Amino acid sequence: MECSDGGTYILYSAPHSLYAGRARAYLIKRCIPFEERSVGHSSFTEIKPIGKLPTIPTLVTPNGEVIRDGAAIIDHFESTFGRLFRPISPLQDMVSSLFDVIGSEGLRRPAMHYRWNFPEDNDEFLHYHFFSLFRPDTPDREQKTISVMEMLRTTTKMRGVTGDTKELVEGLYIELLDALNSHFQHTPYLLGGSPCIGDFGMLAPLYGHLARDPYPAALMKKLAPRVYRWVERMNRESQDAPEYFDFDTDFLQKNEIPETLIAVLRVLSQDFVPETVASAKFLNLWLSEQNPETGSPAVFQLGTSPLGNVEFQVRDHTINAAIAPYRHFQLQRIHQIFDEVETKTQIQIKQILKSCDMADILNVRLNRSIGRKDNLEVWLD
Ligand SMILES: N[C@@H](CCC(=O)N[C@@H](CS)C(=O)NCC(=O)O)C(=O)O
Repeated sequence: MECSDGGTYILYSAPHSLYAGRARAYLIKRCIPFEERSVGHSSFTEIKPIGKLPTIPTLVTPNGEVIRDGAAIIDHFESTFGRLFRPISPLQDMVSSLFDVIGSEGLRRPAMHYRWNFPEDNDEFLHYHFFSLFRPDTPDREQKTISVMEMLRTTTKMRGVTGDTKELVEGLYIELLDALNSHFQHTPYLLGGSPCIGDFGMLAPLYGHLARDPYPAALMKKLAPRVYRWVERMNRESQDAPEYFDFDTDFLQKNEIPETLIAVLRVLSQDFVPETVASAKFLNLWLSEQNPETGSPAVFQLGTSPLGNVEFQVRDHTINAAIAPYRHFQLQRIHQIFDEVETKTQIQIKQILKSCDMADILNVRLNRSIGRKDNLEVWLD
Protein backbone atom coordinates (compact mmCIF):
# COMPACT_ATOMS: atom_id res chain seq x y z
CA MET A 1 0.00 0.00 0.00
CA GLU A 2 1.19 3.50 -0.80
CA CYS A 3 1.90 5.27 2.45
CA SER A 4 2.91 8.77 1.51
CA ASP A 5 3.91 10.83 -1.48
CA GLY A 6 7.53 9.87 -1.16
CA GLY A 7 9.29 12.88 0.34
CA THR A 8 10.06 13.81 3.90
CA TYR A 9 7.42 15.46 6.06
CA ILE A 10 8.20 18.05 8.72
CA LEU A 11 6.42 17.68 12.02
CA TYR A 12 6.45 20.72 14.31
CA SER A 13 6.21 19.13 17.71
CA ALA A 14 7.82 18.78 21.12
CA PRO A 15 8.72 15.65 23.09
CA HIS A 16 6.46 16.61 26.01
CA SER A 17 3.46 17.74 23.95
CA LEU A 18 0.17 15.94 24.50
CA TYR A 19 -1.23 16.31 21.00
CA ALA A 20 2.07 15.95 19.12
CA GLY A 21 2.43 12.45 20.61
CA ARG A 22 -0.68 11.34 18.79
CA ALA A 23 0.46 12.53 15.33
CA ARG A 24 4.04 11.32 15.84
CA ALA A 25 2.87 7.79 16.68
CA TYR A 26 0.65 7.77 13.60
CA LEU A 27 3.57 8.75 11.34
CA ILE A 28 5.78 6.11 12.97
CA LYS A 29 3.19 3.35 12.62
CA ARG A 30 2.51 4.32 9.02
CA CYS A 31 6.26 4.33 8.21
CA ILE A 32 6.15 7.92 6.98
CA PRO A 33 9.59 9.55 6.78
CA PHE A 34 9.53 12.72 8.86
CA GLU A 35 11.76 15.23 10.54
CA GLU A 36 10.74 16.78 13.85
CA ARG A 37 11.24 20.48 14.38
CA SER A 38 10.68 22.71 17.35
CA VAL A 39 8.31 25.67 17.22
CA GLY A 40 11.46 27.63 18.05
CA HIS A 41 12.93 26.67 14.65
CA SER A 42 13.29 29.73 12.41
CA SER A 43 11.13 28.08 9.69
CA PHE A 44 8.08 28.06 12.00
CA THR A 45 7.68 31.82 11.48
CA GLU A 46 6.58 31.15 7.88
CA ILE A 47 4.34 28.24 8.86
CA LYS A 48 2.48 29.98 11.69
CA PRO A 49 0.30 32.27 9.56
CA ILE A 50 -0.79 29.31 7.41
CA GLY A 51 -1.53 27.12 10.45
CA LYS A 52 -3.57 30.06 11.86
CA LEU A 53 -2.88 29.02 15.48
CA PRO A 54 0.62 28.27 16.81
CA THR A 55 -0.34 24.78 18.01
CA ILE A 56 1.52 21.53 17.73
CA PRO A 57 1.34 19.17 15.97
CA THR A 58 1.58 21.06 12.68
CA LEU A 59 2.69 19.08 9.65
CA VAL A 60 4.25 20.30 6.43
CA THR A 61 3.96 17.82 3.56
CA PRO A 62 6.73 17.36 0.97
CA ASN A 63 4.75 19.54 -1.45
CA GLY A 64 4.41 22.34 1.08
CA GLU A 65 0.87 21.82 2.36
CA VAL A 66 0.51 22.89 6.01
CA ILE A 67 -1.85 20.87 8.23
CA ARG A 68 -2.43 22.11 11.76
CA ASP A 69 -4.24 19.73 14.13
CA GLY A 70 -3.58 16.10 15.02
CA ALA A 71 -6.93 14.75 13.86
CA ALA A 72 -6.61 16.59 10.54
CA ILE A 73 -3.10 15.17 10.04
CA ILE A 74 -4.38 11.62 10.60
CA ASP A 75 -7.42 12.21 8.36
CA HIS A 76 -5.11 13.50 5.63
CA PHE A 77 -3.24 10.17 5.47
CA GLU A 78 -6.30 7.96 5.97
CA SER A 79 -8.18 9.70 3.16
CA THR A 80 -5.28 10.31 0.75
CA PHE A 81 -3.20 7.15 1.05
CA GLY A 82 -5.71 4.53 2.20
CA ARG A 83 -7.68 3.69 5.27
CA LEU A 84 -5.19 1.80 7.41
CA PHE A 85 -6.13 2.48 11.02
CA ARG A 86 -9.89 3.03 10.74
CA PRO A 87 -11.56 -0.38 11.10
CA ILE A 88 -13.99 -1.31 8.34
CA SER A 89 -16.54 -2.72 10.80
CA PRO A 90 -18.86 0.22 11.68
CA LEU A 91 -19.09 -1.02 15.28
CA GLN A 92 -15.32 -1.05 15.68
CA ASP A 93 -15.00 2.23 13.77
CA MET A 94 -17.49 3.81 16.15
CA VAL A 95 -15.69 2.49 19.27
CA SER A 96 -12.34 3.56 17.81
CA SER A 97 -13.68 7.08 17.09
CA LEU A 98 -15.12 7.27 20.60
CA PHE A 99 -11.70 6.49 22.10
CA ASP A 100 -10.23 9.10 19.77
CA VAL A 101 -12.46 11.91 21.03
CA ILE A 102 -12.14 10.84 24.67
CA GLY A 103 -8.36 10.61 24.34
CA SER A 104 -8.07 14.04 22.80
CA GLU A 105 -10.73 15.85 24.85
CA GLY A 106 -11.89 13.71 27.76
CA LEU A 107 -8.68 13.12 29.71
CA ARG A 108 -7.38 16.64 30.07
CA ARG A 109 -8.11 16.67 33.80
CA PRO A 110 -5.76 13.82 34.75
CA ALA A 111 -3.25 14.93 32.10
CA MET A 112 -3.08 18.47 33.52
CA HIS A 113 -3.33 17.44 37.18
CA TYR A 114 -0.51 14.91 37.07
CA ARG A 115 1.69 17.33 35.11
CA TRP A 116 1.19 20.53 37.10
CA ASN A 117 0.14 19.56 40.63
CA PHE A 118 3.29 17.59 41.51
CA PRO A 119 5.97 20.29 41.18
CA GLU A 120 8.49 18.60 43.46
CA ASP A 121 8.64 15.58 41.19
CA ASN A 122 7.94 17.17 37.83
CA ASP A 123 9.06 20.78 37.61
CA GLU A 124 12.75 20.30 36.93
CA PHE A 125 11.96 17.87 34.11
CA LEU A 126 9.30 20.21 32.71
CA HIS A 127 11.59 23.22 33.00
CA TYR A 128 14.13 21.44 30.80
CA HIS A 129 11.48 20.81 28.14
CA PHE A 130 9.87 24.25 28.13
CA PHE A 131 13.26 26.03 28.28
CA SER A 132 14.38 23.95 25.27
CA LEU A 133 11.50 25.31 23.18
CA PHE A 134 13.29 28.66 23.00
CA ARG A 135 16.41 29.21 20.93
CA PRO A 136 19.56 29.79 23.03
CA ASP A 137 19.78 33.43 21.89
CA THR A 138 16.19 34.23 23.01
CA PRO A 139 16.17 37.34 25.22
CA ASP A 140 14.78 36.62 28.73
CA ARG A 141 14.71 32.90 27.95
CA GLU A 142 14.37 31.92 31.61
CA GLN A 143 11.57 34.42 32.27
CA LYS A 144 9.71 33.28 29.14
CA THR A 145 10.01 29.66 30.25
CA ILE A 146 8.55 30.48 33.65
CA SER A 147 5.68 32.49 32.09
CA VAL A 148 4.69 29.64 29.74
CA MET A 149 4.80 27.13 32.57
CA GLU A 150 2.69 29.35 34.83
CA MET A 151 0.14 29.98 32.06
CA LEU A 152 -0.19 26.25 31.44
CA ARG A 153 -0.45 25.52 35.15
CA THR A 154 -3.63 27.65 35.19
CA THR A 155 -5.24 25.40 32.57
CA THR A 156 -5.44 22.69 35.25
CA LYS A 157 -8.16 24.66 37.03
CA MET A 158 -9.77 25.62 33.70
CA ARG A 159 -10.32 21.93 33.00
CA GLY A 160 -11.95 21.47 36.39
CA VAL A 161 -9.22 20.24 38.74
CA THR A 162 -9.51 21.99 42.11
CA GLY A 163 -8.95 21.10 45.76
CA ASP A 164 -12.53 19.74 45.78
CA THR A 165 -12.21 17.55 42.70
CA LYS A 166 -8.58 16.44 42.88
CA GLU A 167 -9.32 13.12 44.61
CA LEU A 168 -12.13 12.37 42.19
CA VAL A 169 -9.83 13.03 39.21
CA GLU A 170 -7.18 10.75 40.70
CA GLY A 171 -9.74 8.04 41.54
CA LEU A 172 -11.12 8.00 38.00
CA TYR A 173 -7.63 7.88 36.53
CA ILE A 174 -6.56 4.94 38.69
CA GLU A 175 -9.74 3.11 37.67
CA LEU A 176 -8.89 3.82 34.04
CA LEU A 177 -5.35 2.46 34.42
CA ASP A 178 -6.77 -0.61 36.08
CA ALA A 179 -9.37 -1.26 33.37
CA LEU A 180 -6.89 -0.63 30.53
CA ASN A 181 -4.30 -2.84 32.18
CA SER A 182 -6.85 -5.67 32.34
CA HIS A 183 -7.79 -5.12 28.72
CA PHE A 184 -4.19 -5.28 27.51
CA GLN A 185 -3.92 -8.71 29.09
CA HIS A 186 -5.77 -9.94 26.00
CA THR A 187 -4.72 -7.73 23.08
CA PRO A 188 -1.69 -5.53 22.28
CA TYR A 189 -3.86 -2.64 21.03
CA LEU A 190 -7.39 -1.50 21.84
CA LEU A 191 -9.02 -3.50 19.05
CA GLY A 192 -6.63 -6.37 18.49
CA GLY A 193 -3.30 -6.74 16.72
CA SER A 194 -3.28 -3.35 14.98
CA PRO A 195 -3.60 0.13 16.42
CA CYS A 196 -6.83 1.95 15.50
CA ILE A 197 -7.54 5.69 15.41
CA GLY A 198 -8.69 5.37 19.03
CA ASP A 199 -5.26 4.12 20.13
CA PHE A 200 -3.69 7.30 18.73
CA GLY A 201 -6.27 9.49 20.46
CA MET A 202 -5.73 7.77 23.81
CA LEU A 203 -1.97 8.01 23.39
CA ALA A 204 -2.21 11.83 23.45
CA PRO A 205 -2.68 12.15 27.23
CA LEU A 206 -1.24 8.74 28.11
CA TYR A 207 2.13 9.41 26.47
CA GLY A 208 3.16 13.09 26.48
CA HIS A 209 2.06 13.78 30.05
CA LEU A 210 1.09 10.61 31.85
CA ALA A 211 3.87 8.25 30.74
CA ARG A 212 6.71 10.81 30.58
CA ASP A 213 6.39 13.28 33.43
CA PRO A 214 8.18 11.75 36.43
CA TYR A 215 5.29 11.48 38.91
CA PRO A 216 2.62 9.93 36.65
CA ALA A 217 5.20 7.83 34.76
CA ALA A 218 6.17 6.09 38.01
CA LEU A 219 2.49 5.61 38.81
CA MET A 220 1.74 4.05 35.44
CA LYS A 221 4.74 1.72 35.59
CA LYS A 222 3.81 0.61 39.07
CA LEU A 223 0.04 0.23 38.68
CA ALA A 224 -0.37 -0.61 35.01
CA PRO A 225 2.71 -2.18 33.38
CA ARG A 226 0.71 -3.34 30.39
CA VAL A 227 -0.47 0.22 29.72
CA TYR A 228 3.12 1.42 29.91
CA ARG A 229 4.13 -1.25 27.40
CA TRP A 230 1.29 -0.16 25.09
CA VAL A 231 2.70 3.39 25.22
CA GLU A 232 6.11 2.06 24.18
CA ARG A 233 4.53 -0.13 21.50
CA MET A 234 2.61 2.81 20.05
CA ASN A 235 5.88 4.64 19.51
CA ARG A 236 7.52 1.83 17.54
CA GLU A 237 7.25 1.03 13.88
CA SER A 238 6.99 -2.72 14.46
CA GLN A 239 4.05 -4.39 16.16
CA ASP A 240 6.23 -4.77 19.29
CA ALA A 241 4.04 -7.40 20.94
CA PRO A 242 6.36 -10.34 21.78
CA GLU A 243 4.58 -11.00 25.06
CA TYR A 244 1.40 -11.87 23.13
CA PHE A 245 3.33 -14.61 21.31
CA ASP A 246 1.43 -15.49 18.13
CA PHE A 247 -0.99 -12.58 17.99
CA ASP A 248 -1.83 -11.56 14.40
CA THR A 249 -1.55 -8.00 13.12
CA ASP A 250 -5.21 -7.39 12.26
CA PHE A 251 -8.14 -5.91 14.08
CA LEU A 252 -10.27 -8.39 16.04
CA GLN A 253 -12.85 -10.49 14.18
CA LYS A 254 -15.52 -8.45 12.42
CA ASN A 255 -17.63 -6.47 14.90
CA GLU A 256 -15.98 -7.94 18.00
CA ILE A 257 -15.77 -5.48 20.90
CA PRO A 258 -14.25 -7.23 23.93
CA GLU A 259 -15.98 -6.96 27.28
CA THR A 260 -12.73 -5.64 28.79
CA LEU A 261 -12.92 -2.67 26.39
CA ILE A 262 -16.53 -1.97 27.36
CA ALA A 263 -15.29 -1.87 30.96
CA VAL A 264 -12.73 0.80 30.00
CA LEU A 265 -15.42 2.89 28.32
CA ARG A 266 -17.65 2.53 31.38
CA VAL A 267 -14.95 4.15 33.51
CA LEU A 268 -14.44 6.92 30.96
CA SER A 269 -18.16 7.60 30.64
CA GLN A 270 -18.38 8.86 34.20
CA ASP A 271 -17.15 12.34 33.52
CA PHE A 272 -17.13 12.33 29.72
CA VAL A 273 -20.91 11.93 29.37
CA PRO A 274 -22.10 14.55 31.89
CA GLU A 275 -19.52 17.06 30.64
CA THR A 276 -20.53 16.50 27.02
CA VAL A 277 -24.25 16.77 27.80
CA ALA A 278 -23.72 20.01 29.78
CA SER A 279 -21.42 21.43 27.11
CA ALA A 280 -23.93 20.72 24.29
CA LYS A 281 -26.75 22.33 26.26
CA PHE A 282 -24.61 25.41 26.87
CA LEU A 283 -23.43 25.66 23.27
CA ASN A 284 -26.89 25.19 21.77
CA LEU A 285 -28.17 28.08 23.85
CA TRP A 286 -25.09 30.14 22.97
CA LEU A 287 -25.55 29.35 19.27
CA SER A 288 -29.20 30.42 19.32
CA GLU A 289 -28.35 33.66 21.13
CA GLN A 290 -25.14 34.60 19.28
CA ASN A 291 -25.81 33.08 15.88
CA PRO A 292 -22.12 33.16 14.91
CA GLU A 293 -21.36 33.90 11.29
CA THR A 294 -20.77 30.92 9.03
CA GLY A 295 -17.02 30.41 8.82
CA SER A 296 -16.26 32.12 12.14
CA PRO A 297 -13.78 30.28 14.41
CA ALA A 298 -14.98 27.58 16.80
CA VAL A 299 -11.52 27.24 18.34
CA PHE A 300 -9.60 29.55 20.63
CA GLN A 301 -6.12 30.17 21.89
CA LEU A 302 -4.87 27.90 24.67
CA GLY A 303 -5.36 29.30 28.17
CA THR A 304 -8.43 31.31 27.17
CA SER A 305 -12.06 30.31 27.51
CA PRO A 306 -14.05 33.06 25.80
CA LEU A 307 -17.31 31.10 25.77
CA GLY A 308 -17.40 30.47 29.51
CA ASN A 309 -17.70 27.42 31.73
CA VAL A 310 -20.17 24.63 32.49
CA GLU A 311 -20.92 22.78 35.68
CA PHE A 312 -21.75 19.09 35.85
CA GLN A 313 -21.98 16.40 38.49
CA VAL A 314 -19.73 13.38 38.82
CA ARG A 315 -20.20 11.12 41.84
CA ASP A 316 -21.63 13.88 44.08
CA HIS A 317 -18.93 16.33 43.06
CA THR A 318 -19.53 19.43 40.98
CA ILE A 319 -16.94 20.00 38.29
CA ASN A 320 -16.64 23.40 36.65
CA ALA A 321 -14.80 23.30 33.32
CA ALA A 322 -14.18 25.57 30.34
CA ILE A 323 -16.23 25.02 27.20
CA ALA A 324 -14.36 23.55 24.24
CA PRO A 325 -16.44 23.05 21.06
CA TYR A 326 -13.71 20.70 19.71
CA ARG A 327 -15.17 17.61 21.43
CA HIS A 328 -18.43 18.20 19.53
CA PHE A 329 -16.49 18.57 16.29
CA GLN A 330 -14.98 15.13 16.87
CA LEU A 331 -18.28 13.60 18.00
CA GLN A 332 -19.70 14.46 14.59
CA ARG A 333 -17.76 11.49 13.20
CA ILE A 334 -19.58 9.14 15.58
CA HIS A 335 -22.92 10.64 14.58
CA GLN A 336 -21.97 10.28 10.93
CA ILE A 337 -21.01 6.61 11.35
CA PHE A 338 -24.34 5.97 13.12
CA ASP A 339 -26.44 7.90 10.58
CA GLU A 340 -24.90 6.10 7.61
CA VAL A 341 -25.38 2.46 8.68
CA GLU A 342 -28.45 0.30 8.26
CA THR A 343 -31.01 -0.02 11.07
CA LYS A 344 -29.71 -3.42 12.20
CA THR A 345 -26.23 -1.97 12.78
CA GLN A 346 -27.71 1.11 14.44
CA ILE A 347 -29.37 -1.18 16.97
CA GLN A 348 -26.03 -2.91 17.65
CA ILE A 349 -24.29 0.45 18.10
CA LYS A 350 -26.98 1.56 20.53
CA GLN A 351 -26.59 -1.67 22.50
CA ILE A 352 -22.84 -1.21 22.80
CA LEU A 353 -23.15 2.42 23.86
CA LYS A 354 -25.82 1.49 26.40
CA SER A 355 -23.62 -1.24 27.86
CA CYS A 356 -20.85 1.29 28.49
CA ASP A 357 -23.17 4.02 29.84
CA MET A 358 -22.57 6.17 26.76
CA ALA A 359 -26.05 5.97 25.18
CA ASP A 360 -26.50 9.76 25.48
CA ILE A 361 -23.60 10.42 23.13
CA LEU A 362 -25.77 9.70 20.09
CA ASN A 363 -28.33 12.32 21.08
CA VAL A 364 -25.89 15.01 22.12
CA ARG A 365 -25.73 17.02 18.93
CA LEU A 366 -25.16 20.70 18.36
CA ASN A 367 -27.67 22.69 16.34
CA ARG A 368 -24.85 23.90 14.10
CA SER A 369 -22.10 21.75 12.60
CA ILE A 370 -18.41 22.46 12.93
CA GLY A 371 -16.12 22.10 9.91
CA ARG A 372 -12.55 22.98 9.05
CA LYS A 373 -11.52 25.86 6.84
CA ASP A 374 -7.94 27.03 6.29
CA ASN A 375 -6.69 25.06 9.29
CA LEU A 376 -9.30 26.35 11.74
CA GLU A 377 -12.39 24.67 13.15
CA VAL A 378 -15.28 26.94 12.10
CA TRP A 379 -19.04 27.14 12.58
CA LEU A 380 -20.99 25.94 9.56
CA ASP A 381 -24.65 26.62 8.69
N1 LIG B 1 -6.77 20.37 18.38
C1 LIG B 1 -5.34 20.48 18.34
C2 LIG B 1 -4.81 20.92 19.72
C3 LIG B 1 -3.32 21.16 19.71
C4 LIG B 1 -2.80 21.83 20.97
O1 LIG B 1 -3.54 22.48 21.72
N2 LIG B 1 -1.50 21.68 21.17
C5 LIG B 1 -0.83 22.32 22.29
C6 LIG B 1 0.38 21.52 22.72
S1 LIG B 1 0.05 19.88 23.17
C7 LIG B 1 -0.29 23.64 21.81
O2 LIG B 1 0.30 23.70 20.76
N3 LIG B 1 -0.48 24.69 22.56
C8 LIG B 1 0.07 25.96 22.25
C9 LIG B 1 -0.97 27.01 21.98
O3 LIG B 1 -2.18 26.68 21.93
O4 LIG B 1 -0.57 28.16 21.82
C10 LIG B 1 -4.75 19.13 17.95
O5 LIG B 1 -5.39 18.10 18.21
O6 LIG B 1 -3.70 19.10 17.31
